[in-house]
Amino acid sequence: MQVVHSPKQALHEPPWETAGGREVPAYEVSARAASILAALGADGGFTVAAPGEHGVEPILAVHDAGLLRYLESAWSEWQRDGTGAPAILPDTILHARLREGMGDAPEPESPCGRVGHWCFDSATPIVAGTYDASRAAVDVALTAADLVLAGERLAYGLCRPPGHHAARALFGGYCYFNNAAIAAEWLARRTGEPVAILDLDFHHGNGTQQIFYERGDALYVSLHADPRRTYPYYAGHADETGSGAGRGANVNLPLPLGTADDAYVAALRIALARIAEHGGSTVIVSLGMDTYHLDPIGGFALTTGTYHAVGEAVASLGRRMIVLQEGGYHVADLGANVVAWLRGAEGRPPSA
Ligand code: Q9C
Ligand code: ZN
Repeated sequence: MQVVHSPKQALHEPPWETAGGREVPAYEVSARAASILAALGADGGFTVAAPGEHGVEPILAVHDAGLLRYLESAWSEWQRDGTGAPAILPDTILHARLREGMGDAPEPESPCGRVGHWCFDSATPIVAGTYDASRAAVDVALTAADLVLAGERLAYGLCRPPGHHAARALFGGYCYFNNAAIAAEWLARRTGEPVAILDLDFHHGNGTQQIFYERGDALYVSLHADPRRTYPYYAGHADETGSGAGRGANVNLPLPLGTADDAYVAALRIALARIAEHGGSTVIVSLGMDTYHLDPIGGFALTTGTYHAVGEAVASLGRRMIVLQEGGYHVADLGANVVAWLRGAEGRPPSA
């Protein structure tokens, strides 16, 4: 199987984040990609290649130009005019209700003001290499899409930083650009076909949902922890089904904390049935391994064997697959879990 990854992605190495009101070591670190690359290498059935550069146009097909401009300039501006902190996090966030009834405010000019205009949480620091790494992750996703457009049945993009929490004009949730949404739009424009996105990360992909919410040609289907108790809290409910031309093309299957293998696979069957009803030849999988029973921030109880079964079940749709990495923070077992999933998707048996 063809795998795409760039060493530039390791340039994003945040020192910490905040979680539950505490400063904690960052979970979304380059050791995650190293774990996956080591397991792919040990398996021997994967060929890793660097991505091709795709420029900013596919990003601007999905994201607000102001978000791209902000991420491109944030670090140098912070060096000139920031607080001297080793990473950028907002202390004031543009909340819709602050401007209730008053229309929009202009983007601020100071670094501390700007970050809160484009960021929605305190878990997603910007450091020196964040922009280059995020651009590389987009190129990884697009190169994986190109492989499938060129005839591969299946390609894996080892994206990092991940993407599914990034909305049209907002970053957060460890995500800066929405790799899966950018790849989906790229594919839809090139093929003229509908496209389906299956999001298997533990967290709901609020960004992907938002980007395609009014689109009927892009189906978004997600299995995730119920947002009433879990991040991102403000999206992912079952009654969010799309609007306008997108009515019915957004499918949320929230699951209770503690969800284990059998209940997960049962929900997956429902997700796959919805995708089978939708047209198009390709499924983009947002693959998060934070559903793992040992994940430090997840709350499901999946085991490695189930990842193999899930890969196999998704492949049984008979569609081409662009598999893109999202979350998964149990670094030691992350690689084995990804390999299990991909072997299942390829129709190979689990490793011994
Ligand atoms: N106490 C992805 O998996 N913090 N993003 C949650 C929980 C943010 C997860 C805090 C989690 C973001 C791609
Ligand atoms: Zn996640």
